[in-house]
Amino acid sequence: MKYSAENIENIIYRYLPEEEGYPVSCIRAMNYAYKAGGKRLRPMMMRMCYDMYADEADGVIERFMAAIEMIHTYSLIHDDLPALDNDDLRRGRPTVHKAFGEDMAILAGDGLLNYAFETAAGAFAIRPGDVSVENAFAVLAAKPGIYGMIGGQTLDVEKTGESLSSDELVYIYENKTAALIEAAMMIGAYLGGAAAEDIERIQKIAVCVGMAFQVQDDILDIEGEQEVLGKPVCSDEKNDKYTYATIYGLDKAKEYVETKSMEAYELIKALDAKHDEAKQALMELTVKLIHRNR
Ligand code: GRG
Repeated sequence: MKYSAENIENIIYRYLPEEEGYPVSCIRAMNYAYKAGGKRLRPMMMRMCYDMYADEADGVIERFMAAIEMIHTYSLIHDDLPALDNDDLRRGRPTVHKAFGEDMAILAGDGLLNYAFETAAGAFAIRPGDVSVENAFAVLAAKPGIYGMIGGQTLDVEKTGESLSSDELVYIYENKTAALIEAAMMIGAYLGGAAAEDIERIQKIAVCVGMAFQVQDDILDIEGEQEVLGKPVCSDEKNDKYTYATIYGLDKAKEYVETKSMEAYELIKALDAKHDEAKQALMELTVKLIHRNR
């Protein structure tokens, strides 16, 4: 299975820092979180989008795949901190602040964020002067930032304990969750050489996938099993968080996940991809995520 989590891990683990030198404690905490066994969806989707257009892979796409997972992992480490969700379990293991202390968890999150850019910057030397690498790098910088993931997380934190208007809910979900999925898919398309109109369509697809993904995450927080999820359930209730599922109910939430995912599916189907195998894989993944239990 070309796009299995295991195959993705075989690529992205090669870009992790060596556990040595004075910062070794921080590096150990970074690698502990990174290697803890996530679904690897962001690098997976990035690679599928790349393979739809590119004829072969190189170190450039691999570096960006590793980088997006570093940024995602940093966001999880910080999201679990006592000042935020205060969770003890992530990816089936004690959270980083539980295993290494709060100080090292903050540093490991920061370390992963910076190391993502060090890793991706290596791509400039592989394809000097390539505008698609510049575009990919700009997306990697912007989407996790204040007009993306951090922006969404800011309103989410501020709205703790309060219900959300539909505008606020869409803003939070499009940014705290969908923005990173947008980054993953757009970077894959840029680096693979997709035309500008396809990149725009892929961005729309990513927003649908990201929104569906977050609503499914809300559903699993209510109906999922801790052993399968690898993280605690009822975290939203514990933290006094209003979500799509708590505001509109489980039935509406499930309907939303299905509708948004099928919207993405049809948009993927209409893409003018060069390689059909990758397109099929992305369509299948979109459907599979509707009923994910972790
Ligand atoms: C520094 C204050 C501060 C906060 C940083 C930015 C941030 C924390 C958090 C981003 C928001 C966030 C964690 C959104 C959740 C998105 C989400 C559903 C994550 C779970 O992704 P999966 O299911 O996880 O792909 P795995 O473990 O499989 O990789």
